[in-house]
Amino acid sequence: MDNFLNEYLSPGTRVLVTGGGGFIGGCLVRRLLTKSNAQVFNLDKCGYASDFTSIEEIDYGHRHHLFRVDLVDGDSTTAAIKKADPDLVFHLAAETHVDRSIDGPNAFVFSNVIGTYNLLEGVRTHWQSLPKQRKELFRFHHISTDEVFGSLGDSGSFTELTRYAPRSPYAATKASSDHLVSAWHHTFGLPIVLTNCSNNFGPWQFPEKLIPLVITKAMTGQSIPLYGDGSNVRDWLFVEDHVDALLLAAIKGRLGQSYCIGGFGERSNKQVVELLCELMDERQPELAPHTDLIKLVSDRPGHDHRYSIDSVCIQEELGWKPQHTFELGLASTLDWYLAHIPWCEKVLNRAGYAGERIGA
Ligand code: TDX
Repeated sequence: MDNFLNEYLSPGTRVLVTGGGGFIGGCLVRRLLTKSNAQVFNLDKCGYASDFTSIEEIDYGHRHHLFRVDLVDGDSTTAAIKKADPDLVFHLAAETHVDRSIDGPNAFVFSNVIGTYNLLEGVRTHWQSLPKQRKELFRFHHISTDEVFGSLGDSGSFTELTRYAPRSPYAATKASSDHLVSAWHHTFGLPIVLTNCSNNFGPWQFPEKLIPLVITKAMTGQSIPLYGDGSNVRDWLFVEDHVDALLLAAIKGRLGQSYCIGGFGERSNKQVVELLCELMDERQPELAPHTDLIKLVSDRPGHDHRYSIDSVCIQEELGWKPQHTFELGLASTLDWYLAHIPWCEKVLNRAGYAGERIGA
């Protein structure tokens, strides 16, 4: 991957990442800064889940340019695109937490739908004004989720051909953004690639999603909320493997194509939580068994039963496969959180979130 990046991103290539203060965006920014000589323009609204500690920690030789911009503001977005003058755009900025979209769908419609529209319009104007050679190489990569496909029963997997059937406000706004991106390709010829990933996990994830939330609860001996009966299944993808896939798809993917990226890590929530408890027992035996902390709580409204991704297309076409097993990725993620308790406290305090139940 490292040689690959240097081969395709010549020094000075201008890469615009929206949402580079987020969990997946941050991982992508770090990779671009450490494994290529690209100039990285990070457009982030610096919302509750944005944090730049991981980027500030690395020596990036002044190639990281942070623009505090909310994509909902069309004029600021256009101005930032002009300044960044990008050759490649990764669009990750979004509101992403399903539970928050139940309590407050408004922010999701604005950020994910209007924000994507403003970005597309700004990028289209920029792309059309580029000189021939840069215009031919230009790409816009939209990062989306498997939730746009809805909920699976106990068998089958999502593929690039699966019909859209979003069921949460969050998923509906991401589906809308996918459709906008696809329309800008078909109507205006904007050179796009789109990816739909499964649930990511790894270091630096804001502790509101299942895995970091359970870890922070278990570390402090608080009860661990398991929605419904814990039988819902997710397909877990280690964030660094996801970033490998994003870079391959952006650089080598076919224009107009979407690629599904899954982790080969299907587990029920109960299995995930119990495994985390086992790992905690080894690291914090005085509080064992941590499974005593698990508490079944009322289910999420409209809770999707199962997500599963068939990654054959990206594997066969682009040669991607995940490098981390779920178990090893989970253990290293847990150890990372145990070593970064002050960071967890800092981001939770700043966001005014103490791990309470939302979206019930
Ligand atoms: O406290 C909890 N207890 C619990 O049982 C939380 C926060 C979650 N859950 C369950 C709900 C889900 O079945 O765990 C599962 C995972 O929940 P989340 O981490 O909230 O993720 P999910 O709802 O699956 O959505 C995720 O997948 C696709 C991400 O939040 C999205 O951003 C991504 O696009």
